[in-house]
Amino acid sequence: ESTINKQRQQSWIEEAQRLSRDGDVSEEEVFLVQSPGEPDAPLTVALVVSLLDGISALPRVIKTIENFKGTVVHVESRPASHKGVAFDVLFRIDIMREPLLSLLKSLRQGASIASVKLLSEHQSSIKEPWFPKHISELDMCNHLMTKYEPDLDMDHPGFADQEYRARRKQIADIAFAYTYGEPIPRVEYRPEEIETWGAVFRELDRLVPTHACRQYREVWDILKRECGYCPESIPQLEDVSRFMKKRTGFSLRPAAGLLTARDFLASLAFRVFQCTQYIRHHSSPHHSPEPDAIHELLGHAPLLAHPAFAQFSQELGLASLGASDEEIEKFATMYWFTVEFGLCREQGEIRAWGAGLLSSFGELQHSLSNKPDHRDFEPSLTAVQPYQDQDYQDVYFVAEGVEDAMEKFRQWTFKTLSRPYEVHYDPFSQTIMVLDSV
Ligand code: NLE
Ligand code: FE
Repeated sequence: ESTINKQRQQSWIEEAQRLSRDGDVSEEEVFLVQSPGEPDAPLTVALVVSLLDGISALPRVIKTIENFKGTVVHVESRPASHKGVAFDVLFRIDIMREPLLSLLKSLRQGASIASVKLLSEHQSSIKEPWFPKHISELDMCNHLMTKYEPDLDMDHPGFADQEYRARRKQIADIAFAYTYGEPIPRVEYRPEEIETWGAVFRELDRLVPTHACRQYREVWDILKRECGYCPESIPQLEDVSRFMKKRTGFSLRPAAGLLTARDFLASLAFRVFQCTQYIRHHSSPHHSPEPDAIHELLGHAPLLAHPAFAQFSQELGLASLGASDEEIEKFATMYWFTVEFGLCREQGEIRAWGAGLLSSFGELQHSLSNKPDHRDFEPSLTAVQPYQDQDYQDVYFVAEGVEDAMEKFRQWTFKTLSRPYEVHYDPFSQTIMVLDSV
């Protein structure tokens, strides 16, 4: 139910944006969107109204609807966050279907409304999951999972700490305000945050030579030499993003917390990594149940700056586009046991390549000990392995190496994916092209 609502919501924004890009955008432009055509769906239509001067013109639009005996049943708004789009707020106004024809006529005659369009069929984009087609549309891929919000989760290390919660919110607000193309705002980290970072950094720096895979070790040294990685200061996302971009084309954008798997994986398709910016609670430096900037910078950044891992991450992202909810669940599990908690073999020894391990000095040691179960990476089993995300894992999958994992993943995806088309990423326009396979 909520997935359908979300998809619907994304569809109307997408549709409105597509249309508004195609034609001249007038002062107010109104689109009529048909509601889903199920037999017992309520007889409503949706108007998508774009207003140039904020919300002040909205009462006029509603008045027009009421004048012609339309019943407004639902209103919602979204900022139109795209540059080059000539309006700054979008409204979706659902009305009862009955007065449609007279209303259409009246709206078309209305002085303040330049054009009214009734879309013929809107159903296919409602049934098929929406996904971003251009990198800028990642502005709409920021739906949060609420389970780790310190305000809501009593087990969160920061639950009882008012000051920590306020600080986290302050930093998360950067992500809420962020839109595509902007530099990532810098955060002036506080001494206690830097202290937590430094403690984790020192422990990990000690473990890297014996616990991390070869590719991580290579980039780790470069990060220390060229990107200011050191225990005394927390690197800024914007600087790390630039570093990664130079090496693999990956860039970062700020995220306010743990995102839904669908949104998170979609960004990888564009070589964009959604990245938290706040620092874990100081009471738990050795392990955080949720992502934080320490996890992103020490765990993910080094591998996203390595060509083979960057490739693997993007392929996971591409596979997720337009996938069903069940498939998304499998891709998220796959991501969990590879990019987050993957192990690999290196000259007869087991090493870590998962970011969740390389940012947690507690779990990094646990994962290579003989306490957990080590199983061979096999996509069809890995993708359905149950896991919890509160504490250290008790099962890890060991791949022969990233290339081997990628090849196995490709074959499994080919067999598993149900979508009737292929997707291709064009790096020049940063666009996803959909290729019909029939
Ligand atoms: N457990 C990791 C850490 O402490 O850095 C974070 C994992 C996020 C999925
Ligand atoms: Fe992560």
